[in-house]
Amino acid sequence: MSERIVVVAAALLDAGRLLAARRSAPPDLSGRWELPGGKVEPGECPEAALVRELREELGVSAEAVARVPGEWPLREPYVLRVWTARLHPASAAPEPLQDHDDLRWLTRDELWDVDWLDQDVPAVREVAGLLEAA
Ligand code: 523
Repeated sequence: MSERIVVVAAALLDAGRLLAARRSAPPDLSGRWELPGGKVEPGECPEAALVRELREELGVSAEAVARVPGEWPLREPYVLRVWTARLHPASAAPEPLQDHDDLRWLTRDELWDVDWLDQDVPAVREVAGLLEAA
């Protein structure tokens, strides 16, 4: 059996809202919403991978804050781990530069308005309590 490869994803929080990103690829995932992120590269620590993926995919400067408890299996050999994250004060606003075609900042009331990837749902549930109600 091959080693697991960690996919990191960010629950990016700003002003009590959570960033959701709509995937534009591959075809079986496109149109579904996710916590943005990607694969950890060999020798890279997960928090650094998170910062890199957020810069590449969204053009933001951000940092990991805390691990969301849990680990969720993806298609072999991948496993999903999630961190809360925040934007640096001087960061640009996120833009869908790569892998996404839409972004939304969701309040707690709006959290389930988007069609999250099934595997992201438990992590989204975990961070719901950190969001503003409106
Ligand atoms: N997921 C997933 N949820 C989630 C992410 C960031 C990724 O289920 N929040 C899945 C989707 C893919 C796999 O994890 O099957 C890898 O994510 P991907 O494609 O975003 O990783 P990248 O950006 O590192 O991929 P490359 O295009 O290969 O660089």
